[in-house]
Amino acid sequence: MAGSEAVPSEHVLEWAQKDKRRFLHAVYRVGDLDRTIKFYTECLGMQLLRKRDIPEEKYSNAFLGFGPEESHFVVELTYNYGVDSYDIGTGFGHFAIATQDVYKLVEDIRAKGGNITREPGPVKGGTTVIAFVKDPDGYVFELIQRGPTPEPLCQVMLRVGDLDKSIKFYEKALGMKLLRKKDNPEHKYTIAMLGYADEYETTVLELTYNYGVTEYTKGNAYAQVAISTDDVYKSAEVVNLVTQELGGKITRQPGPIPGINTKITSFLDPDGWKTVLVDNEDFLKELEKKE
Ligand SMILES: N[C@@H](CCC(=O)N[C@@H](CS)C(=O)NCC(=O)O)C(=O)O
Repeated sequence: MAGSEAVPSEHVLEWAQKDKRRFLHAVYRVGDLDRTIKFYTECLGMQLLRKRDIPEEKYSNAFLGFGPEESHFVVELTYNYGVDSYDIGTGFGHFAIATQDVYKLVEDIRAKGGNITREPGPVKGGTTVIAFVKDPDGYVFELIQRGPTPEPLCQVMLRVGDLDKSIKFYEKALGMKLLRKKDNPEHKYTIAMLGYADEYETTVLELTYNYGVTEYTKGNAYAQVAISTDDVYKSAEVVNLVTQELGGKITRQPGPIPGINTKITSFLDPDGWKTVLVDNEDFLKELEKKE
């Protein structure tokens, strides 16, 4: 952008801290929309918020979550016509759902035929009660026992090869706060929780580093997380600066999406995980149009 060379980098970086950011949705591909909708609504307790079909591009979307998209993090499922399975890879970890009684939820899911891959009980090396369930495509959902929360869809867990570098990237490029970091030497991993507010009130990104593991496969199933911004152009300037220091790259320059006009920019972090920044006002306009 003209004149941007003259702006000292610390001023450019400040924008990410001042901006109005929120986790909007996680985007991923599924092999059968109705099968996933049935599982998420009947077993996981989500609501179907909206659906859209884009026949020209041969795909459909369904949005599900625990509350309206205006205020909640949701999942955006993509069904590509004719594609009935995907490779999830080894890098994607899980989505998490907070519930007041993991034992009860697991019992209900099992009664409906769901695939429980880890029985409820205290997390290894800790006290929080967790369980794991696999959805029909093989995506893992961690069920976490905690008190009432405004945002039950509370984590996206991704594995990374250099935790400190990733923490710096999400702090600087995305303006997230490091909310918690916990090393678990007995089980040879470290986790970091990053986000924009308290991890018990909003969705956070959980990054996991397994000792000695620097590379994972990404498959073709999980796509990205979308986060809101008041200015995609300023945000892309920040990301651009940070990628020069820490790696990653902008994959879509800031600007309106043809046809929809919502302004976005997208980029990869140092491990290749994708984030899309979406203009706040444009996003709300899109939601108004949906009915
Ligand atoms: N090797 C694990 C490290 C992360 C990890 O173990 N996380 C905890 C939750 S914070 C877990 O899954 N524990 C399994 C258990 O308690 O059974 C991975 O890559 O998923």
